[in-house]
Amino acid sequence: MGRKPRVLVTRRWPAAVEAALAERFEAVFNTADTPLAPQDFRQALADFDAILPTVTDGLGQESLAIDQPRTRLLANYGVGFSHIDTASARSLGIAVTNTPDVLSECTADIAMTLMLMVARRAAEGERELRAGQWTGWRPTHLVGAKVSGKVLGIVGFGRIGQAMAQRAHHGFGMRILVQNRSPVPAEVLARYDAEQVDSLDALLPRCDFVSLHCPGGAGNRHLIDGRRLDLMKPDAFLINTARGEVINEHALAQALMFNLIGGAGLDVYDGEPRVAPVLLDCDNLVMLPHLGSATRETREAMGFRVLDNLTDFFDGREPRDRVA
Ligand code: 8YV
Repeated sequence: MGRKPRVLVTRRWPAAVEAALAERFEAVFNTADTPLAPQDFRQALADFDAILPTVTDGLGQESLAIDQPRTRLLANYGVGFSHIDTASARSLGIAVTNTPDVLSECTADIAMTLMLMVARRAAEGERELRAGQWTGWRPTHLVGAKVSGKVLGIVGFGRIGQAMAQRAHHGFGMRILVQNRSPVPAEVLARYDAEQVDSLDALLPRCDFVSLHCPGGAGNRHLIDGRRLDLMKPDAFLINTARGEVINEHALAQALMFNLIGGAGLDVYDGEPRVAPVLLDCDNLVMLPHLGSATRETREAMGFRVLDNLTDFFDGREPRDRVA
């Protein structure tokens, strides 16, 4: 590298990564710690060699509406990149990278957390206890559903889906059904004694739990809608650590309120951090504020993975995580 490339970091990052980044790049941090607006991005595209966005940055058509950008790379801090319009980026000659692998374990941990919390009514119990409303042990108090040994449907069998299967099958003795857009090799299914089911419609009625691990974006918008919620067993649970838009949240709220399904656990929301108010009224719903990758270890690993992609790109090597 000759002159240090000028990079815009849209949110504050773990200190160790910020320090390493500042050593190798002319890094500018958005210290306001609020998301940038489309006009900020258009300005940044003219001023920076690379932009390092997160899921909170809407890099859609409006933000990318600029001719001849200086920016050559959008190095996303996160594995999901449905907030970036990759077609526009491509037409502007801007490469896009993400951070796979390093967050699979922690995201699967949060999916397990949600599954256990909603099935065992842990959040309801905590709310009751903190409100001083716990009247003591009773055989029928906050009775939930057993998780061990049940059937788990995994929608999207990439790295995170497989980390989920590992935990659920080998830790909890669950039977794993898989739905994936392409055939999963037999030896991969065999690791979890899993069965690949032909279609989502065929998978849903067979599951006690359904966990979403597919990408977001237009192609999977409202993959789970009212019709598909109806296909689930009335006591089944739906878990989403993928992207909010994959579920029609209004249909989900209806299904929860009328007990058409047993409950749900969400870590992601359509249009987050805004949460559809209708969801807040559902007791059989556990909601977390997008914590999937939120461990010290993983957030650092994600940052260093971005740094690797940046370094490779500006040193003239192919970045390992190019997605567009
Ligand atoms: C990230 C995630 O923390 O990586 C992803 O796709 O959903 C999160 O766990 C977030 O996207 C930060 O950009």
